[in-house]
Amino acid sequence: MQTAELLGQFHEQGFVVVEELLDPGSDLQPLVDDYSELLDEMAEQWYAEGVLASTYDDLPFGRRLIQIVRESGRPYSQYLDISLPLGGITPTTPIHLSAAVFNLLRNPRLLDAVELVIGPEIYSNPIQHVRIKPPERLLARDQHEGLAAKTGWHQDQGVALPEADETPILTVWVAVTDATEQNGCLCVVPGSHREGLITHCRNKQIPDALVSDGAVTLPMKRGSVLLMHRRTQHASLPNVSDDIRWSFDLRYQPVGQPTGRPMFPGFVARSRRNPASVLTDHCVWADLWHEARARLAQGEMPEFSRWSGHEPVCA
Ligand SMILES: O=C(O)CCC(=O)C(=O)O
Ligand SMILES: [Fe+2]
Repeated sequence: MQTAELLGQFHEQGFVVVEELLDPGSDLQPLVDDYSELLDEMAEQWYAEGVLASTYDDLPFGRRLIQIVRESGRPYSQYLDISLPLGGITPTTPIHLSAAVFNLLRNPRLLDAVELVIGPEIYSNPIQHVRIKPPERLLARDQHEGLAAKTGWHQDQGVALPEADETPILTVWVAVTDATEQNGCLCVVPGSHREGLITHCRNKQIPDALVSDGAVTLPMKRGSVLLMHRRTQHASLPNVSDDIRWSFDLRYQPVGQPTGRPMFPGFVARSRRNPASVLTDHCVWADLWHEARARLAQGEMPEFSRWSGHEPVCA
């Protein structure tokens, strides 16, 4: 797609898919290898704790994750995630801060696409997740945590503090596996970014009656990347397939503006004006998160919902 067409679609529709932007071999395989090692560690630990009958190291990644999630019945998403939760943080809350993840955040192809929308002074916003979702029917009740199951209708601006309302935070959703209607691809409402911020209820969701008309599903190929406006209404379908559905959702914004999560660390990912400010050291990045975790384990988290949940539409 030409730049003008891409930008035209982003501004008109509130989103654009850059088809096969990332290379499955050089960009995605390092993440698969990295997460395979992490799964190894989890399997060995949970096996040692007697939660699993085997470490299942002969299974391919997806099958192995499904087996481990299903047999353990344990919440697992936070072991894989690349950000901290919004509450209940302890000094040992798991967070996955590998070099492969840091390289994804700094991927030049990804940043080239981001630059088209927000310009060359690019800050990696700390609202970021990995979602590796097993078939939803296999999840135990405790495992229906936000990142493991389908996502309800929302706008990403609604999960950031109001201080970032004017920051043009760009959501960047990366398909690591193909995302299909069966395995839980995204749904978006084209043009909904023009309608302002809608009331979200206590479950961080826009009530069905307030979701704008015209939703479409957004199947995406492995390596394709969605760029989405912070007010575009979106959700995801449940995974009703037999395999995993894997994505990263990252966010970027211009340098020097509020991120909406001031207690979490971001970093300068690209800067023409001040190249020396760019963070290139993976260990420094991991340390920033470890410091934030230690601090947050002692203190209070700000309230993240700007809605009380008692709005009439939430009844
Ligand atoms: O992948 C999903 O299920 C939801 C992703 C999402 O809400 C986002 O990327 O902002
Ligand atoms: Fe979202």
